[in-house]
Amino acid sequence: SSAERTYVMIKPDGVARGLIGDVISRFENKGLQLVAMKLVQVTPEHAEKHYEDLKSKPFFAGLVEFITSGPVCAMVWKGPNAVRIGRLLVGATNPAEAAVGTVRGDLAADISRNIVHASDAVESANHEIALWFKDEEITSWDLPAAQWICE
Ligand code: YYY
Ligand code: MG
Repeated sequence: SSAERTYVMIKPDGVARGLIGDVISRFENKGLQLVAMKLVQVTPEHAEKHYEDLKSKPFFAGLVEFITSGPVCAMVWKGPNAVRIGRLLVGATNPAEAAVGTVRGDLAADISRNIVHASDAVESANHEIALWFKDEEITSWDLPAAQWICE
């Protein structure tokens, strides 16, 4: 639905490399609507919650260390098929396999430094949005161009 929301996060590598604007432009240009955003210095406890499903993976400790190594830009984007579109814009997990034209395909080279996170399903999006944002941090506003983006 057009009210679908997804959680998108520019990781410490993307912030440090000055790529916040580039990533945001791609989502804006696609027609999604930014409804919440903040810079966060993530604690290990919070990082572990966010990546809970990956706890048993060999790269988990390194992933938590990386995500907590500098500020992340946490965002909520809204619009028709926001979750699916967010994943398409971000590209495959491994930048060596991500299509050119995607964030990871264009801007990253290694799986451990792939710049951005985007929720992989509506259910995980709702879970992640609640994990990162209080209700009052999420705005409700009308995208003036909405009628040109979705019927
Ligand atoms: O959702 P997505 O970020 O595309 O991939 P996940 O399988 O959820 O893994 C989360 C995160 O973990 C990934 O973006 C990079 C890191 N990672 C890794 O460092 N090494 C792997 N073999 C797999 C994932
Ligand atoms: Mg994932």
